[in-house]
Amino acid sequence: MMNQKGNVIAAGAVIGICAMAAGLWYSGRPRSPEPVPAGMSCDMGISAAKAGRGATPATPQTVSTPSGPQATSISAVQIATPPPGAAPDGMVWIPGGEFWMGADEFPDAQPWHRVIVNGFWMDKTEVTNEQFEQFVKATAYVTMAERTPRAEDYPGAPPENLVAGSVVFSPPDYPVKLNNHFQWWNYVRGADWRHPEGPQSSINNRGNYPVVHIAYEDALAYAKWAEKRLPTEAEFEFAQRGGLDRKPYAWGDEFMPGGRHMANTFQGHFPDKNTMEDGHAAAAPVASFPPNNYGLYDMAGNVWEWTSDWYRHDYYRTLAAEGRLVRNPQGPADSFDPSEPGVKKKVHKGGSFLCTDQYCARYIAGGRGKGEPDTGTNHVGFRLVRDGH
Ligand SMILES: [Ca+2]
Ligand SMILES: [Cu+2]
Repeated sequence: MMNQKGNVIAAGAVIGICAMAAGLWYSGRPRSPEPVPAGMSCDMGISAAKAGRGATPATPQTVSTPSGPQATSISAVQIATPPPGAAPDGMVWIPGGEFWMGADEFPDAQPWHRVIVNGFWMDKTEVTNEQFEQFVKATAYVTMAERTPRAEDYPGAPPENLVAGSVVFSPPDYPVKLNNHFQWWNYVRGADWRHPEGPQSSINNRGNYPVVHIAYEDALAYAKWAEKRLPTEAEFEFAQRGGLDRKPYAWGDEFMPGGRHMANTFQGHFPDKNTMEDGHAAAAPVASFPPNNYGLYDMAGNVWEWTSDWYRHDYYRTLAAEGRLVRNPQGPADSFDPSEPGVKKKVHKGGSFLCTDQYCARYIAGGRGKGEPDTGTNHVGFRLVRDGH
């Protein structure tokens, strides 16, 4: 059971490459003594890509499709399905269909490729503290962040590191180079979903905020109780785009249409000075910003959301090379992140309140995050889906 948190526990906090984009990537494994620059999965080339983006999205390279029924291009209109019944509480019907999946800005989100997803129900909002509390009351579930790490799971760990806790954004109050996120992420003893910033903090009056410090298995446990499941990455992105075709944002072409903030992101100077022009320095109550075309809130910004897919940086290239229309992709069979080989990660989607074009910009539709299943932070949460039959 080696994981990011485990690496911290076992070896003391040595944080990896792109904590902001992915949650937290610690590593206690031997690595070069030099600070590691932001890797390909982080912010490289975002500004250039943005500058090069025309008023209309570039036409993606069409994936060549062999003839045959499977390769037939079906319009989203034709395969979209109506809701199979009354909407479950707090969910909306996502009609399904065929769409372009990808993003210009990020190497791991290229190339654009055609994907079909079936219709499904989706939570309108991220799962809230109030909802999670109901689950915990009903099941007495204890999240990973609340469990004291067992020495046998972390051989060689100093005893003082074997404490329950989680990772909290704790920025310096002065500008720093963006090559070492040790500077803004700390493993905080006693941080968990009830104590988002550490033992002194609480979720009093934050019932409608997204629950955070949720590890992948915590999300699965909640899903089982709620009789729902995590979305696949493709389902999340289909839903995020709200029927729009290859737009950079879940709401369209402009980041701030009419000068209005459409998502909870980071303004100011990252990470030291958050001017919170959008009204929120950290997570915002769910549905504080307008919904997208499908009636979904916070599909960009606020908190990252778990999906069920394993993360591979080259998954889209593999799919595109197969040259067929991909139906209901479930992600690759294994995980690989070149910035941390050997560390298995799940895909996060949507970006968070820490996303800014100065650093990771993954509030952009189609952006991909990643994180180890055992690790939650105070900017990772989740929402769930349910099949339509
Ligand atoms: Ca904000
Ligand atoms: Cu980010």
